[in-house]
Amino acid sequence: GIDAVCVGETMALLVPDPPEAPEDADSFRLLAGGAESNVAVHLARAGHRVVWHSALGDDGLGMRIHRTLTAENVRCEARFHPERPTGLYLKELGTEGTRVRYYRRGSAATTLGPEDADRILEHAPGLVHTTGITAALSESAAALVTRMLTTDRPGTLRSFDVNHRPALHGPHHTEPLLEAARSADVVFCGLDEAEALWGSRSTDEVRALLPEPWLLVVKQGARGATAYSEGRSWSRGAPDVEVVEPVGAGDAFAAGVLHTLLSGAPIDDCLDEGTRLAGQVLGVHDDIPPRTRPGVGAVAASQSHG
Ligand code: KDG
Repeated sequence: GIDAVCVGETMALLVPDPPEAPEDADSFRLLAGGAESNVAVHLARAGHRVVWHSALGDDGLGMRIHRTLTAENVRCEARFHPERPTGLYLKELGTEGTRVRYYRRGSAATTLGPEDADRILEHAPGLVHTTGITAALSESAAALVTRMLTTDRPGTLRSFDVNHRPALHGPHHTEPLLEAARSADVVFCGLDEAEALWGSRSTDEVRALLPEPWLLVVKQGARGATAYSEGRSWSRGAPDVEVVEPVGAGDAFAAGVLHTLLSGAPIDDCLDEGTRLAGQVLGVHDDIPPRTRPGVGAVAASQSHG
């Protein structure tokens, strides 16, 4: 069986190498970046059987993403769209930190739609995971998110990361993102995101807004994270690391929590693992830590979890 299906757009990611402004860069590293596939890679490295479901352009960047994810043991279930391109995003590294620039309007992944839900749920996965980014790609992709999160399939946990992206989300997304979060079983939300979207000023206010999810994890940046489930709450401090760039850390955190949840461990362990994985990503410009030898991640994860 399949442990998890992650659903969303993955783009070709260009990172100036060495780290500098794009206008000064002579060379760039070409990676694959997408919130949901980042989670998929972390889960696969932890030894889970993972499907990534999406659409790619029938182009070189699409092939590259397919190859990169396949090399990470993620099973790619992506349509290659004959006319629409693979999305692209660029990290503009500057003295004031990293700025993310998207080249994705009208990309192949905007054609994701509610009919994709059938294929996704056919895997009878232990978990489906998507984010608010997918909900912002197009109307059809938003309908897919709704369908995935409102279809109650026994044995399948529905996971949703709000992933507020100011460059993608407008005021008309405020209500749909809240509804999506209310439909899910597991929700990840930054306190800053909840404040920007719904005006929440504390983790308790976020919980009051989202009482439905079985597990709600509110992330508070440098102040750590608080989890709520069945009337109880747990808190963790942030990882003690030198922050190079936060992009991708939320995905690592979600993956650490989900991976541990899938293995049946208590919430305390979920937060520990999420924090540990997020710490690894905070220290690099990549969305996910560079791959070491194949299988190394799986071995390390099985050792630390018995
Ligand atoms: O969480 C990291 C993502 O933001 C990054 O991988 C790119 O999917 C992406 C997006 O839409 O921002």
